[in-house]
Amino acid sequence: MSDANRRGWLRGAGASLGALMLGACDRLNADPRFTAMLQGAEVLTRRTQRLVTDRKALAREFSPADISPDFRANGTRHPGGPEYARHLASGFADWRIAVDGLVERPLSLSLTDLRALPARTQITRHDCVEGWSSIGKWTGARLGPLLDRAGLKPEARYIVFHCADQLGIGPDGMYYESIDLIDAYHSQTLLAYEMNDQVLPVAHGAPVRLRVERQLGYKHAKYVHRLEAVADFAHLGGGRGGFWEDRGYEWYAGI
Ligand SMILES: Nc1nc2c(c(=O)[nH]1)N[C@H]1C(S)=C(S)[C@@H](COP(=O)(O)O)O[C@H]1N2
Ligand SMILES: [Mo]
Repeated sequence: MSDANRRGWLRGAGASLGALMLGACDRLNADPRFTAMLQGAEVLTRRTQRLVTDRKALAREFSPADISPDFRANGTRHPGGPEYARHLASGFADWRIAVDGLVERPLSLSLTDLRALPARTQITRHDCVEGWSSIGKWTGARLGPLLDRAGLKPEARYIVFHCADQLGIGPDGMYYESIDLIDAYHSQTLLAYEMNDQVLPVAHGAPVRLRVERQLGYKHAKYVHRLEAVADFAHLGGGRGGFWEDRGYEWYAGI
């Protein structure tokens, strides 16, 4: 959802209320229950507005001096397997990121394509639920403009990130994550291909990882090879929207 669409949605709520008032305002204005209802709706709109505004606020950014000299790696540190090894050996020349699901124009992006998209660099703190934090500098393609290029269908509500590593056992062991469209269009949400001014290291998700700075560490999917726009995630893994969510973590990990 673009900013304009989101504003449209907020306005839509107000507009239908307006239509109601035009038709019946004379009678209703005299009714104290109606006035109370309107005030209630206004409080609700204000609350919704605040909720959306808060979620659009930027995560704190740091200075180069704050960058952790030893940013920790967690979970998968190398996806292993012959296919990933082949990609690594060729400098990920053939790596593709598919963008599909509920989109108007499915994409298959090379790293060169990704680097040509609107980019951002930011120095942020990564917080893992396990109780450690590290500060790093990330450069990547902003997710919002990328999604606009694919064109989300109106039914799309979440973006799922499919990863190349298998962290768990069995068919549901592949790592995946999902975020909503507020986080997807957040200006600090990136598909990062550089860390601390270097090509993204294998331990941190080479060649591409998600940065979604208002969320805890496990949402930051590494080794991303596919983005899927979905209306819900019942059909994926254990149905809870992510590898760790399927194992009991909260889906919404906002910080
Ligand atoms: N594909 C994949 N993404 C992942 C993980 C993983 O094991 N596999 N671990 C998550 C967790 S719990 C954290 S804290 C961060 C760690 O990122 P880092 O290795 O760059 O510190 O990646 C997240 N994304
Ligand atoms: Mo984590």
